[in-house]
Amino acid sequence: MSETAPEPATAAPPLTQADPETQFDELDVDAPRVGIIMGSKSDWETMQKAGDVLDDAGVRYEMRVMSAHREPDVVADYCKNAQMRGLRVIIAGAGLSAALPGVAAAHTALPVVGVPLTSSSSAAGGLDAILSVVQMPPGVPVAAVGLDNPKNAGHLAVRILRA
Ligand code: RP5
Repeated sequence: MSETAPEPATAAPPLTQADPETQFDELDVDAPRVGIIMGSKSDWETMQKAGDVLDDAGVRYEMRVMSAHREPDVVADYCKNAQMRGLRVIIAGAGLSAALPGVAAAHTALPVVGVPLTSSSSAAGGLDAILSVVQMPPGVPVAAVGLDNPKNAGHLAVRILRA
C-alpha cells in the first residue's frame, strides 16, 4: 500500500471581507455615487458648485443638509449607511467650527472631501473652518480643498471614482 498523502479536501473559500469593488454591484444602477452634505441651508448655493462639476462629469450625486453639531445622530446614520447605499465618496462642506467633514470621516470608511466655507460670523475670515477641516487626527483622514472651493471637491471626487 503506497503511503501517498491523501488528496486534500476541496478548500473552502477563505473567509475574507467582501471586495468593496464588487460588494454592492447589485445596487440600483441609478443610485447616487457621491453624497454632498453641508452644515446649513445657507451653504447650499455654494455647495451646488460641487454638484455642477459632477453633473458635467456624468456622476450621480445627492445633496443633504445636516449639521454635525445640531443633528449629530443624523450625520452618524447617514455616514454609517453611505457605503451600503452605493455612495463611493462623501463631500462635506461647513463653515465656522466646521466639524462636519471630520465627523463624517469618523463614521465611514469612504473617502471624505472637506470643503471649508466662509461665513459672515467667522472669527477669522474662514481660517477657523480651514483649520477644523485640515487638522484631523491620524487615522481619520479628510482630503481638504481650498476655502469656498467646492468645485475642486467635485473634481477630486471624479478622480477618486475614476482611479
Ligand atoms: C456652519 O455654520 C454651517 O456650515 C454654515 O457654514 C455656518 C453658518 O450656519 P447658519 O448660521 O447659516 O445656519 O455650521
